[in-house]
Amino acid sequence: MKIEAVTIFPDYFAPLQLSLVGKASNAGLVEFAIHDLRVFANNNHHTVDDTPYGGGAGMVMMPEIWGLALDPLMLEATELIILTPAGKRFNQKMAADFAKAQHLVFACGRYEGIDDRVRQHYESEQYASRNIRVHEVSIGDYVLGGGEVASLVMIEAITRLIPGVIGNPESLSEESHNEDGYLEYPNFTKPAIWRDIAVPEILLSGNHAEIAKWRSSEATKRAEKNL
Ligand code: 6GU
Repeated sequence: MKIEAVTIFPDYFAPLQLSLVGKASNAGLVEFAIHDLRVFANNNHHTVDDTPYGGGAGMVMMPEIWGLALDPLMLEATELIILTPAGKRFNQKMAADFAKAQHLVFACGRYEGIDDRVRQHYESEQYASRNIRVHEVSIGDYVLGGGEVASLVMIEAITRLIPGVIGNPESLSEESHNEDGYLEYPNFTKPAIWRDIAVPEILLSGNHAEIAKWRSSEATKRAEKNL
């Protein structure tokens, strides 16, 4: 899988070299390419934004510059992901679907966002016919300064689902937010007593059926508490 991002802050993506995602990249399971949007700003001050038509607060990123940056990335079978707090909420199901793609391109908006014609243009038939799809995505109900951190969140959630990235695939099926929305049970390790708090007896019993029942009931309690 190839994952690219277009941003005015390429340095935000330095953490892609770390931990599980960094290892996946070193192992050739995923390839990253980060592109600086300002390279495509053909004006003296490398300005990428302008005031909104119709008035209002803030600045809007100009479509011409985005077009120049994105055109060379629009290969056959590409998922173009536009980060915006107004997008569809990212979840584990979306992560699993994106993990099956060949090519992801993250367009990181800043300011009040990207001129909407960029979305409209890449949603047109000339791209659809080449298996290029556009997704406007948000990672939650709060406002960030831009799409860079949201992209990192999505890239980590997606990359760990690429086959071969996680050694033991069982940890994927048992994990805390699987696609059915199941919430995980609490976990314990050594020592059996820590600061006067004992590990639940049942977990030391060796009775696997009873342990599974207990975990399921604890997971349900947690889910109800977090509603
Ligand atoms: Cl994708 N972008 C911005 N700017 N804020 C957000 C977001 C995205 N998702 C949640 N908040």
